[in-house]
Amino acid sequence: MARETVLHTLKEEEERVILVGVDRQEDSQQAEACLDELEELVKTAGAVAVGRMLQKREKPHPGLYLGTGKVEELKQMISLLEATGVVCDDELSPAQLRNLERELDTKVMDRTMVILDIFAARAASSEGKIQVELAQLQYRLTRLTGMGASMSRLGGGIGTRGPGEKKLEVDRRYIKDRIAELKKDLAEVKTHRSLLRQQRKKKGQPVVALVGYTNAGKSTILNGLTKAGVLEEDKLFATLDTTTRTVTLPEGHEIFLTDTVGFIQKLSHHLVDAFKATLEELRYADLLLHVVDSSNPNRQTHMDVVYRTLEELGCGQTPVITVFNKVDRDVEYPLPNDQTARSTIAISAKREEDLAALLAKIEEVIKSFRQTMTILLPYCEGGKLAQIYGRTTVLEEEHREDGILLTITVDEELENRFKNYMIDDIF
Ligand SMILES: Nc1nc2c(ncn2[C@@H]2O[C@H](COP(=O)(O)OP(=O)(O)OP(=O)(O)O)[C@@H](O)[C@H]2O)c(=O)[nH]1
Ligand SMILES: [Mg+2]
Repeated sequence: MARETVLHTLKEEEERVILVGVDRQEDSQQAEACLDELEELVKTAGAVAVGRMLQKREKPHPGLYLGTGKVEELKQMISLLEATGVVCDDELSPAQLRNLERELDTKVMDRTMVILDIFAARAASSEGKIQVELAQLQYRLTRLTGMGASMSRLGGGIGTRGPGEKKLEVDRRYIKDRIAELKKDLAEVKTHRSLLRQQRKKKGQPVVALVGYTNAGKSTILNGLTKAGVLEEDKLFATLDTTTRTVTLPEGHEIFLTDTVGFIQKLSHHLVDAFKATLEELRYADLLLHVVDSSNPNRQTHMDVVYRTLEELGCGQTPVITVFNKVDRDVEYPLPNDQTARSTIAISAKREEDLAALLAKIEEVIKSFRQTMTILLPYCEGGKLAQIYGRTTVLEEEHREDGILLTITVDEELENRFKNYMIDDIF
């Protein structure tokens, strides 16, 4: 009895928010889908969405996000639904945030703030924590006036959780110092990561990274293949840290398999920047497994978001296998045509035999990779040069006394063909 009372008093007051979005493309379905996702994010962050409002506009109002008429409407909606705040579906500029908050006289949040809040609650490793705190402080630094007001008024709820919370007597100077400190910590993390990478590289095992939209099933696949015990949940952003495990392929090749943080629409540069240290791992991957939740009606949009984000991260050129996951569910056929991927496979991460097929597919693609090799072609074999230029990419060519030294890219078949000329030591 007593315990219940305590629990009751400790329970944070429920945050009731109205979701607000701008429908830019005359494609209301897409805009609704975006708000559905925002609702999911808000729920994950522990608040309740009590209403939603979409305004058709070419682009958000520069000063208010919504047009003035809509702001009035929203004001009435807030009092009618007894909402404690609003969440806008795009990242608000500091001016928009300030103005809206003044007009509405309530707490105003945006998509980035909600995602940061989820990240703050989920960050487990010190690296994750540093990155989240850094992102939160950088976000707050530019929005001190607006947020300061709402926070002193309401306290608690989305945007106030996480490591930054205790410092809400937010003094610009303090934030700046703390940012500098965190950046230093992050630099150390980077050094550590690069050491780990070098160790892995020495082993010569290919690095395969799981990427994809949040909730696509990346962690489930990693766990299914390695029993890594990574948290898999029907929630957005279940994974924030990278986990790497060794996996043995059917013919005995070993690979490193890495799980990463999921992507999402409208992932602001803020957040991408914040997670650069973690996501940097992707740039060193030899192969990406692009996991898609095939049962999601928005799967095509999700795939586009993933490819766009990969480009932004500088891994647009890395070979991709697209894994159409969750085919045990209701799935619309045909599956999307993915021109970017080198290969595709449809699986259910819940079926052992499908996971085995995925491993075989990874092995097949890895074997087909072109590797570089250095050969010394004696002048008497010069006739082979045409073939070399025709079938391989010549990266370097040097005419020496004893022949032509060539660095070329080859696949397995070509590697065998030129094996006899291969040299390890060019000196
Ligand atoms: N039915 C079915 N459910 C699946 C399948 N794969 C994953 N799931 C479920 O989908 C949900 C999300 O899976 P996760 O592995 O956590 O997804 P994730 O891509 O790691 O997500 P984030 O870490 O949030 O980016 C979980 O509830 C899984 O059990 C599948 O093939 N079939
Ligand atoms: Mg995950």
